[in-house]
Amino acid sequence: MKIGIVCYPTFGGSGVVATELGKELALKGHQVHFITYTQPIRLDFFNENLFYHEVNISSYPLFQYPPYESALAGKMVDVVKYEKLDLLHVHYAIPHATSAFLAKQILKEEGIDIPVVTTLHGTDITVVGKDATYKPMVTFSINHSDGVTSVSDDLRKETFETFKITNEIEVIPNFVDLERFHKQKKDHFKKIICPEGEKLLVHISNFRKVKRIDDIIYTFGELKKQIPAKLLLIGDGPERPKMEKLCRELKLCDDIRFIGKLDAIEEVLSVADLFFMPSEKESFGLAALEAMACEVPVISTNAGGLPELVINGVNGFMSEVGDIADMTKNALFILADENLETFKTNALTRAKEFDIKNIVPQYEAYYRKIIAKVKGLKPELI
Ligand code: GMT
Repeated sequence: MKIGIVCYPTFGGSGVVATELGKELALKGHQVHFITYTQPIRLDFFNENLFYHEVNISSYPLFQYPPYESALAGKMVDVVKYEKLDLLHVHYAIPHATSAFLAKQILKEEGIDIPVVTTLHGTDITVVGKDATYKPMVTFSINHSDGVTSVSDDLRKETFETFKITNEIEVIPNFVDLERFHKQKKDHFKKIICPEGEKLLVHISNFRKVKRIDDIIYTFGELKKQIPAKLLLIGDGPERPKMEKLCRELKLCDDIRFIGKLDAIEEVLSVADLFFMPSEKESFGLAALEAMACEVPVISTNAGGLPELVINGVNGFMSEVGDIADMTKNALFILADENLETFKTNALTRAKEFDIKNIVPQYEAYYRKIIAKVKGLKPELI
């Protein structure tokens, strides 16, 4: 198949999922065309089936806000037409599903009916999509996609609860590439960060409010009273300055390091003992899955789709949002010498259920189903 993938190319779960999906599809022999405003960060290798088309946004003195949706739709029209795509797969509803609808209508005028699949990732539904400004457009775009998937059952449920949905939504969970994300035998980094054999705790995110990083810092402060430990906060975003200030106020700067954005996260995860994800909302929790693949158990909230990933008392623990005392108690339990190895083994066992090799065929089958629906054919003929 020839597939066009539209996503946010910067750091963020939806872009990571879209890029990893595209790479795997290309390895399986499909032709994949990324349509984004800059090169996706994980599009880091050459393959004869991978193509990248940059959306050019020309400016004009009249535009205080350059019309990105129109530029994107225009690029989609161009790529579908000249690369003869079979399907467009857009990740994150805003504004990608809307631009795809526009592109589809334009192409129809030229006799091309391009099937459009929209994947809902999380905040496009649970945070931004709910905003009255975007809600009508999100509802319309979901209902007018030829196919819609969501990354967890919980997100599917919340989509039906939040919007007037007349379309079907299929759940295809996120996945992890176990060839990249596995425990590596490199411990020089751990020796530098934890010279006295301290336990190493890690969090990775885009440092948005929804991630509740202050809860991690407070939990760490409590935990530190009981055992020697270090905390690495990886990523960057709007909350970082406030979190740095909080560390200073709590006098935890010697034990907490802000690393910033990092590509080789698997190297850090390989030496971590615990991963924190205390989010207020989290449709899936891809970063937690990547941690589990590197044998790192997870302390999370029971928000959104996290219960579909974390098994309480097996590969981690879940607490109510903001329950610092419970998270501290659970973290200490996991980190106890007699428990840690079992939790680590269980984390990997669980991660294997989300192996990219098992999940990508679900997307391929779904693409066939949607192309067949649009073209009026049987899926086995695609
Ligand atoms: O909030 C983020 O981390 C970024 C956001 C995105 O769309 O880029 O992530 C969402 O999509 C990820 C991939 O499907 C999910 O793993 C995250 O759980 C989800 N984030 C939230 O729901 C807050």
